[in-house]
Amino acid sequence: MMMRLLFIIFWTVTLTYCADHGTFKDCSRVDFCTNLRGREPSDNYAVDPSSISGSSDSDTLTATLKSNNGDSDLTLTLTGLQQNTFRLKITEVDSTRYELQDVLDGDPETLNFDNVEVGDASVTVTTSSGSNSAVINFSPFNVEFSKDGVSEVVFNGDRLAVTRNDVNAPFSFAVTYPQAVQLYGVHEHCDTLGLRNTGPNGTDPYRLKNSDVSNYEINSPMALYGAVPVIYGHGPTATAGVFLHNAAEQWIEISNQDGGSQAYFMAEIGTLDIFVLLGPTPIEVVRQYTALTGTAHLPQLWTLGYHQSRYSYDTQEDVEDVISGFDSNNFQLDAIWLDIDYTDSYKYFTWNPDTFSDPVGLQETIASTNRKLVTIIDPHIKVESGYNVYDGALNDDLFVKNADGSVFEGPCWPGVSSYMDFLKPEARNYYASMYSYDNFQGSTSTIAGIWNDMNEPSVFDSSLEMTLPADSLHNGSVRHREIHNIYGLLHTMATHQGLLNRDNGERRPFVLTRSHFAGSQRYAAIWTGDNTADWPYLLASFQECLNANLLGIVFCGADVAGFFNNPTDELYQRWYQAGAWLPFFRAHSNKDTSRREPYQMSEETQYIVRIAIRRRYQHLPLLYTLFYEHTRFGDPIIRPLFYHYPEDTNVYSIDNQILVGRDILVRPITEPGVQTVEIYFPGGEYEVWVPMTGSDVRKGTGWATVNITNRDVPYYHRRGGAIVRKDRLKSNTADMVDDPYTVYWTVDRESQAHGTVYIDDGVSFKYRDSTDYNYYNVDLSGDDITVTPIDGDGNYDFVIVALVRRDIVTLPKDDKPGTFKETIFTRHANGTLLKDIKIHRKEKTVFKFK
Ligand code: MIG
Repeated sequence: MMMRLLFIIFWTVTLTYCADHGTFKDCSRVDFCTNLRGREPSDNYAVDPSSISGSSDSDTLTATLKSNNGDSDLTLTLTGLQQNTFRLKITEVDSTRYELQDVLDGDPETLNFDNVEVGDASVTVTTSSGSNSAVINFSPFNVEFSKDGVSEVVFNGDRLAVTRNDVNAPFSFAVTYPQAVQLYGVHEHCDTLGLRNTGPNGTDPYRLKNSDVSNYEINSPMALYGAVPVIYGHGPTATAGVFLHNAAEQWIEISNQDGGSQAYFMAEIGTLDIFVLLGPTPIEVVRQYTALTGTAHLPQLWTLGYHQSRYSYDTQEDVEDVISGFDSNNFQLDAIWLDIDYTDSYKYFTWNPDTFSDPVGLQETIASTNRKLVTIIDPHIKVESGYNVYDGALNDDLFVKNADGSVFEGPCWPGVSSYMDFLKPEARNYYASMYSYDNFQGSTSTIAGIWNDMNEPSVFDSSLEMTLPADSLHNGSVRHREIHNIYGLLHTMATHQGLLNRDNGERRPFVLTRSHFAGSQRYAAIWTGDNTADWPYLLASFQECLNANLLGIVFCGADVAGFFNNPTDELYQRWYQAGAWLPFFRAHSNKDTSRREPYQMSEETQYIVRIAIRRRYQHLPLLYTLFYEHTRFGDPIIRPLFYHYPEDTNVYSIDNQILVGRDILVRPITEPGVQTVEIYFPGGEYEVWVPMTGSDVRKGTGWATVNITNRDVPYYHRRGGAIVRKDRLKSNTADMVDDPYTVYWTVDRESQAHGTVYIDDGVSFKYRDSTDYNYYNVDLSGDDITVTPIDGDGNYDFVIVALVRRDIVTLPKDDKPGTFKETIFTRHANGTLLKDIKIHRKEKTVFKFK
């Protein structure tokens, strides 16, 4: 009872809409940050030339860094990797530092040096026939990484500090990107996409320490729930990246500068282990990063549909009502979500016997409408003997320990809780086994996904910054501070494994996680946590998900239309219209907000939101194809303009426009009461953008004022791209499976348009483990279409019902937009309906249409 009361108080306290700076520290209240931040550059180390070992037929060079100031000597290890990448490690000679596990997607593929040249003042190492080089200068010590003779990353020896003592061993280093005018990365913060300058007199450095921050603030370097310690440096000549493979708390100072932007990393503990990615384009640097940390596997098709959540749908009747509300009001829906209150006293893997007395019956009802159920499962375990999950974990020694070896107990939703020690493989296996139908009693295959929340992990103790004590212990002797930022990743590894096991590996698991780290994309989708129903947070959802997309975590969304507070009708409408374009599309809201399922809203709002959700479903074939391409290449689903237009310095700070794939440009409306917006059209004189929501054709020559309506957010097709859609109105993805496709395009200056389409069973791993899928090129010119298999030999037809050609009538000139004319074709030139044409799955098919 006392506990309950405390939580109510806690909850009330969080209702002040501003993050709690008393609880969450700034740099000045964190010793290692204060110390390292204040250190002046100085030449603390020099390479001992006689120590160098490494030769052209090996992939690794080592050297000793002699300390000039009495700190311990260090060992530098440089490794050549595939894909224009180097790895640089610097540790004490006799290092006992924790070496991070579980983050990389297997051991990186090494690459032998093709030359190692030791000179008087430096040693030069090259790979890939000399196109990549690393020059280690002895004194002053630094390492300069170049691609094709262009210096891209400099590891600055004068900012290298390793403050050794037995309990804490923080370190720092800086990297300069000589070609970069703008730095990007260090997810997760609620901030602009381009990192802002921090500095002793400016804002705090960006912090990475996964935290359950309630009421997080706009444009802030405060740490949020996830951590991806990667910085890309970008400029018109090159893009490069640095990934610090370390899961301890970090702070990163940013300085964007023409002629060399710099990032200064300060880490609490663990190993200085960086990967240097030499790009030299944004596309390549992202691929290099995902080659190290992996890609998301293809999501099941249903997960790309619309999700309805709330904290909480309190009874099973409520859940059933919501689904019928969607159906009787013609809103598409794929999944409904259960937040913590479905459990018995917050004991996960149980059901509240009063409010969810017949979970199997509920799931049968949901399944009968072709919908899925997603339930929340948090990592804290209620301390209660007789609760099987607790008893088993205690018995098998699977909980996080205090420094003195006793089991840690701390407050969370269920009251006193212990925390699964996911660093232990046995704990992950045990937890995974809880998802079996036998262990999760009352669950059926209709629970098609799992929501992992509170996995920073969150502990209701503000004196601990709401998480586990830094010196609590994992897997015997690993201190929490050494692995804090991967706790959520490890949690989702276990859940992902649990779903795989439960489904005999036959379905692609769907896990949504709040906490995440580099590599989390292999196990889970993310959302941006507890945002607020206010305009700046709508923009923030784009800034944050664009960033995540550049950092491999492509399956990203935000609570539509804001977790805290009640949105105005206008914000609600705009949020659905915009949110439909983010890779993950789920509405969610807090306990004390008014009910806001779309069918509860005004007629006008319903009308608009119906269009927005429908847009989403129309574009599912495109999204699914982009996800498939992500699995093959690592490419983002949504992209900032600089990703495809890297030389155009005007776009570097644009984060309120996205490209969906290569060919759709979307400008979410993130401001109230506007009739016009400024849109930047990229690509130059010959790039032409054809509107899908208006009539004005634009050239890629920069800013233009565009009229908007409340009916839609403006979006455009790039001339030369072909977009595949499914335009029939169905109530969910399952009902769309056999629907035929519609292709939209405008030909480019060579009278060509190109797209791709990927089709499979939407569920299994056959796409990965076999060739049971079909992946086609789709090419259009004048009045013919060519469909060419790229690979896969499945039996998935690309059945077309309509071809929608949009011809430019007048090109834009000066300030005057151009015009277009749309023609819809439904027949083969010989009169046959397009949808009756058999497109050969294994061979190229060409035909004329009319
Ligand atoms: O401290 O499970 O971000 O989406 O509804 C609140 C209840 C715990 C936080 C999540 C939010 C979820 C809520 N959870």
